[in-house]
Amino acid sequence: MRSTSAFALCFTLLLALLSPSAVVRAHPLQVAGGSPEWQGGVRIALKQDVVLDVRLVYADTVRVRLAPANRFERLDRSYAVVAPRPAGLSGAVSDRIEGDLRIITLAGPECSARVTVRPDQSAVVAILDAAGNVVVEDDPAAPPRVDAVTGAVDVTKLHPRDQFVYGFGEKALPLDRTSVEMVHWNSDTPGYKTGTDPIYQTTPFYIGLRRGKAYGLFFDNTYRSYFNVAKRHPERISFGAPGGWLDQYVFCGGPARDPRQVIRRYTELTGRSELPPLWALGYQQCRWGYYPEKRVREIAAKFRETGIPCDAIYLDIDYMDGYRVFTWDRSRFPNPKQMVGDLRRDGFHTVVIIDPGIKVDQAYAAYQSGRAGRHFVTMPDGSEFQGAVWPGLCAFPDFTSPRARQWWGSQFAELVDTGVRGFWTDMNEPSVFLPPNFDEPWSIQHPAKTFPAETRQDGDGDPDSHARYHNVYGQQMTRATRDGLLALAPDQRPFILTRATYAGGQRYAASWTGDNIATWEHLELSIPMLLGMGVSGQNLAGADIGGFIDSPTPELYTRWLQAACLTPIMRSHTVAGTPDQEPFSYGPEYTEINRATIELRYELMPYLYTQFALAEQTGEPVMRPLWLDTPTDNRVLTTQDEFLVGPDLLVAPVVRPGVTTRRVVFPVGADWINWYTGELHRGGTEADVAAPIGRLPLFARAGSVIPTRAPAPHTAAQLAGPVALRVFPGGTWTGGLYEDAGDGFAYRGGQRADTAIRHTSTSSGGQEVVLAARTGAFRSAATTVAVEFMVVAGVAGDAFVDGAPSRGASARTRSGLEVIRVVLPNDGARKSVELRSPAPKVPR
Ligand code: MIG
Repeated sequence: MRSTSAFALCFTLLLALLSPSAVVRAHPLQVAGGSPEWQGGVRIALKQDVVLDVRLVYADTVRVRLAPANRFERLDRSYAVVAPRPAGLSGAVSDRIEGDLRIITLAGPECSARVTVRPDQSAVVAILDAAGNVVVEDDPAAPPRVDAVTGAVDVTKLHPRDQFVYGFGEKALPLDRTSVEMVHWNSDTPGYKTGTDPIYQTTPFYIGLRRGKAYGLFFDNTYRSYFNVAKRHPERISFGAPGGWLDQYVFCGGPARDPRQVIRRYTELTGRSELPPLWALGYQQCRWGYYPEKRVREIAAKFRETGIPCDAIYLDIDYMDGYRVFTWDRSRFPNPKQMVGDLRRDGFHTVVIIDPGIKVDQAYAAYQSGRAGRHFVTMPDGSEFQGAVWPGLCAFPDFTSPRARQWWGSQFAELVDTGVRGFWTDMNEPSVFLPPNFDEPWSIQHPAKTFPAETRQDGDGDPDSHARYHNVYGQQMTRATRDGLLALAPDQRPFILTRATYAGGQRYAASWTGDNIATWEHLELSIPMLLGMGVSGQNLAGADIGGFIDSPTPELYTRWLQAACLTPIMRSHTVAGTPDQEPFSYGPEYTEINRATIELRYELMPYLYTQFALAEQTGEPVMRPLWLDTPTDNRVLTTQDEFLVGPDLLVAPVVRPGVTTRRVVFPVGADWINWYTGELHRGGTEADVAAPIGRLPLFARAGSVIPTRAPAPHTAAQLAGPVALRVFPGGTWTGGLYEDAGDGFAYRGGQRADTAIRHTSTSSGGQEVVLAARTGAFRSAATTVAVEFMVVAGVAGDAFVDGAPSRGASARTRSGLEVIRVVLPNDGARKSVELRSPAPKVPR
């Protein structure tokens, strides 16, 4: 630890300075230019040898820790935070006495922290924004407490009644999390319902939004933490954990208190979802039961035969030899490399499930090497912990050990060589089966369904119990998997889909919402669930389309496919033994509709891909709640059956049976144009919109330019086709198009193409789209690019390219909109494309 000695020295000095009277007052210490650990913050000795440390992390972000003096080093060993120590910023410290209170203020560029130390040597902290308004503050009646021995912690914040609370990652709860109590303990909860808590993942991060102003709070604690959001007390948010002390970040959202800025900062701290390989944004087909090889080939062939685009096929646990991970059942899959290769040539990427449990079997290579290397979780006496899962009795890798992670990562060599391109990490809450003689009342989160709390883990050199590391088991499994894949295939973007994770896990893997049910209620629930994940940094998420447990009606499947059409991950999945659940499984009429739905996703792929490339830079979710961009629009604060995809598309899926119209709320700040009819809806209004069974209600922001491309059987086949920029009339708009090879990391070295786009209405009532000169070294194979102006009320106009008249052809989009299409060479040069309106008819 680089600053241990400096720290120890400073602290000894501090103790030496403490006179008995200073102890009564508590003792602030600010060291300007001291060791990095101390710089720019305040550290105050409180009662019972507990120290409060407050410092700036970013201009608008404060970190507050409360722990015994000798614990701060260990608190910095975060599994969530990317940089071990985010660079400190210096704040200005002032210190004054008010009556019997000592008030110490740390003022930063865009926020400040006010610490009030009371005569009993307790302290409360208020975070203020740039304007001096309170962002969030401790309840003066209940100052934060830590137990200096166990590390148990309890905090209570004031919660104004008009505050909305979002976030906490994957929760089976309404979008607004007020009036709920929740627990974070990753749990295998098949068939969870609205309100079941906890479920699979832990993200102790929330966003408070009040009167258009946001803040975020991250409680970085891996223990079984709880949050009581205005349930016990309507004006309080309480949280805590049975260990881990207090390590808390408050994000103020910049001077504007913008919720997007809160997410940018949270993901700057904990990492961002990487741009996935393009194929992973294609449609993915999964089910429990795709075997033997013949069946897998049949499914693939059926997609090509029906012309339904598909980029990925999954193999569930049945591909393995007796559920031994990293093996194949050769009777079902005699030649995996051949099969995977053939699928690949046909545009399918193979994804296989990977479970953490390693079968206890002396003749099984993974068990042998895992045991020899001592890579497994142990009992307190050092013996190997064993529990039953699919293969029978198993040992479990300790993913919090760097050596075990390295070993685990190397196990993927054969699968990578076989050509398997994606890895679906399941059962990593971790989940174990209940013992056969189990006679206690069953409950969905029974403690016996995971490792015993006292089992031991390495904790990256800070050995402790599973109680401390339980919630990071899945996250560290994905870290080990990703590191292994990058070492084996450095030129491929890893694709990992995980069930369990912890805050920050977004930098390693995408995730899905576990074992949902084929009901309308679950379809409806999937939207707030995915939105909650998005605003918590998890940009790549999906729910099992059609529902995992039980079987959807054709109508439910079709509506679910539509609702998932523009969610980050679009994957159908179902449990073993259910009827077929592919887009072509419901008869010719539904097949037709389902094809159109999946084609719509592929049509919008250039837009989606551009949004994910942006998200890698900003951390802002691609699938976003309506309030994110318009937090002052009170009508949309709890809207959870609509969402935005990037800033420019509004999706309002049908989530109820038997419905052919639905009410749509249009957010303020823009007008919205119906994707199918061209009808304009004013921002701030509501309307009943036609939603026949074949149609996903979709709206484009007026003024936007949406990059599209003709669908193809899979994403690679699409890439050579020209991009068509669909222009929706409206006000001034700026945006862009991002392109690259679709895989690999060359884009980070400049092998990318960025085209900035600007759309304005001209003074004569026409429209002008300016494509800026393309930057970056990537060149798409397409020789042309089209600009398509939507025709308003049957009135077209004349097209001009760089001021010269040009032939604009009248055409129709796939959804039936009439457009004037101008086709240009795709040479990357700057272009101005105008649609001048016809001479106005002057009424006599
Ligand atoms: O104990 O691998 O959530 O998607 O199909 C069940 C079989 C194990 C649970 C996953 C589900 C997967 C199933 N798995």
